[in-house]
Amino acid sequence: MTRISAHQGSARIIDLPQIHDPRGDLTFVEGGNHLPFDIARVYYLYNVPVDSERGGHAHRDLEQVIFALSGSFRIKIDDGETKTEFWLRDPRKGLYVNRMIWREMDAFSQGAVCMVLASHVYDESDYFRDYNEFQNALRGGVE
Ligand code: T46
Repeated sequence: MTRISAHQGSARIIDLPQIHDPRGDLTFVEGGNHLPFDIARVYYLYNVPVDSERGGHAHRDLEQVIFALSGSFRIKIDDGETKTEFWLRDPRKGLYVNRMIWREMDAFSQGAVCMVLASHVYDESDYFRDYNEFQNALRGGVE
């Protein structure tokens, strides 16, 4: 299994295999193969109002891969120096988000479903929910 260091890349698209079939397409994710971490948790967002804004936080240690299983939405990424944005709309393409990255999500399409594969179980103490605290942690080398 290939692991990447915590500092190698803020966010990037991970392409998953797609099995075309007249009955419908199939995509799979294998632990230890397609992701740079072992999956400890899966969660998903659904029934999301189109004007909803989610995220608005960073994680001390958590790494995640975020998918639009259905519909589309935007993810804005901020590593403290560079801001980028990604539009997710293909269930075969997940956005890997490293630790110590601020993320905000919006522009959800009607019926969008967001699935997230995470490297750790839920832990509120892993969150920076205040942007200034996140910036201070980056400056202070807490990461
Ligand atoms: C992220 C984006 C993409 C849990 O109890 N367990 C969980 O696994 C999660 C993810 C959340 N929660 C609780 C914590 C809050 O009381 O559910 C509530 C809503 O969580 P939050 O406001 O953090 O949801 P989002 O959609 O803003 O952010 C979530 C993840 O927290 C975050 O890591 O990257 O989805």
